[in-house]
Amino acid sequence: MITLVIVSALLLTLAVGKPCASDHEALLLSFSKQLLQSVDTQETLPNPSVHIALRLSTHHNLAKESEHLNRIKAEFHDDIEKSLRNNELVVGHLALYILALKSSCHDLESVHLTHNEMKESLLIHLKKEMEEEKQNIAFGHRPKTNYYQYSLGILALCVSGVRVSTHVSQKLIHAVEHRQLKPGESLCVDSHAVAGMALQCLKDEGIAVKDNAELDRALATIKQRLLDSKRADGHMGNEFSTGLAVQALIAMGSQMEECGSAMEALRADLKKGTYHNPMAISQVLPALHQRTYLHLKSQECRNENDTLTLDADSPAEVLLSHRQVSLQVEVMKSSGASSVFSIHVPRGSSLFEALNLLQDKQTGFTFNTEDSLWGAFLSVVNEEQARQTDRRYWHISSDGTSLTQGIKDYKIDLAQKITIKNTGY
Ligand code: B12
Ligand SMILES: *[C@@H]1O[C@H](CO)[C@@H](O)[C@H](O)[C@H]1NC(C)=O
Repeated sequence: MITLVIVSALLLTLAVGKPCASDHEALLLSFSKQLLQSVDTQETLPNPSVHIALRLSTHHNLAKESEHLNRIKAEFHDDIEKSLRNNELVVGHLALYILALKSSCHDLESVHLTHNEMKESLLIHLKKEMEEEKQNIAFGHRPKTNYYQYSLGILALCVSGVRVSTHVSQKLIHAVEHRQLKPGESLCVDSHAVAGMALQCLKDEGIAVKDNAELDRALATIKQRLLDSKRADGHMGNEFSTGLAVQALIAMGSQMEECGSAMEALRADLKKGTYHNPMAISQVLPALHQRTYLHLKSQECRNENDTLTLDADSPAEVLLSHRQVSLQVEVMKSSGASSVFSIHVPRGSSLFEALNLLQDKQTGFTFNTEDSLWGAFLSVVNEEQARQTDRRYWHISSDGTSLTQGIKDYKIDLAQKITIKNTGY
């Protein structure tokens, strides 16, 4: 008993003062390489979140990073202007764009968006969209985008040293207190994590809020909810929210005892190869380096270790098995009407490949997707579109369990029934 007390006291002293420590250099290095590898593909839009993660890492490939930033300034920039022409809000993408520029110490004032024949600096435009979202919350009780993006917007302004209006920050604080940060069915760990970083930034920068005591309460609430989301295996929320949750806890000044097991869970995921999607890697890597988006405030871009190189190309050829698995696909439309389709697919196919095979069989199943930073988002099924503007989406589950990945990442390894249901949120 006494030895136990001594041992745990010893462990505690070792842990205290080390904010969520992580070592495993080699593991981290190969993870950084994997992310660097992803910027080489020209098929998808360059991803600002990936850029931020590379820039927050210890080892760099400065030539590839600067090339990537140039592509973001051209292609991603154009994509934002295209959305503006379609009268869409671009809060989340614009916030990540600003943070990406900031992560490379790029002069923000030199970049402008052209919209309605007007030229506006990125920060001014983001401020305007945040005002608009604030109105949407005031009159429609939620932002047109979502609180994840609203928080990213506050974070980007704050990290760039721009004063955030007290009305804008108050809406987020209020939403935290009234449990409104959830786009889906359950508490959203991801949104709480970004909200935590945004509000912590306001506090650190001494940016005026309506009520300081209320800000502190919201921060404490977020921290508690993140800690409460911890599963027995250490993850906070799921595999894909844990990175952001750890980042937020580090930003909020947590010590080892509070996120050590989550850090362990992330390392175990790394070894298991859980993360392939560049967006997923980009949300995990900073946490493993014990860095957070708040570090971008004081990013200096000097004396960086420019030794990160790609290994000679070893294309990870995935050989599909000849074994077939049987798959049922159930579609539940908004009217409640349901139809079931059956097909055999090669074991190890992605759900996307499986749905394509099903579509090719011409048994009445059709689908369409939209691109996002996470990849292909299923938007149309059997001619019915689940529109985000109507707050609807196609929810996907397997034998009753919600998928935690998108259709291109989810692999069919066993016979199962996939349910695609038009759902409101
Ligand atoms: C809000 C949100 C949603 C909303 C988005 C609509 C809205 N306007 O609010 C809704 C409820 C529709 C949604 C749905 C889903 N989501 Co979601 N979502 C988020 C969240 C919290 C924020 C996304 C965001 O606004 N990003 C803004 C950035 C700046 O831009 P963006 O990425 O291009 O934004 C768009 C995409 O993210 C897209 N989107 C949202 N979720 C998903 C999931 C996938 C797989 C894809 C391809 C796209 C996508 O919607 C955003 C707005 O248009 C993230 C959390 C996170 N860590 O990123 C989870 C997250 C991205 N979602 C996730 C999942 C699993 C899903 C679902 C697959 C759940 C399910 N079982 O059905 C579905 C998608 C199914 C489909 N039809 O393809 C996972 C993805 C993990 C992974 N490895 O792929 C995340 C990381 C949450 C988590 N920790 O599990 N989601
Ligand atoms: C850069 O990192 C590598 C690998 O960790 C290390 O061996 C090297 O000494 C570092 N170089 C500089 C200039 O710090």
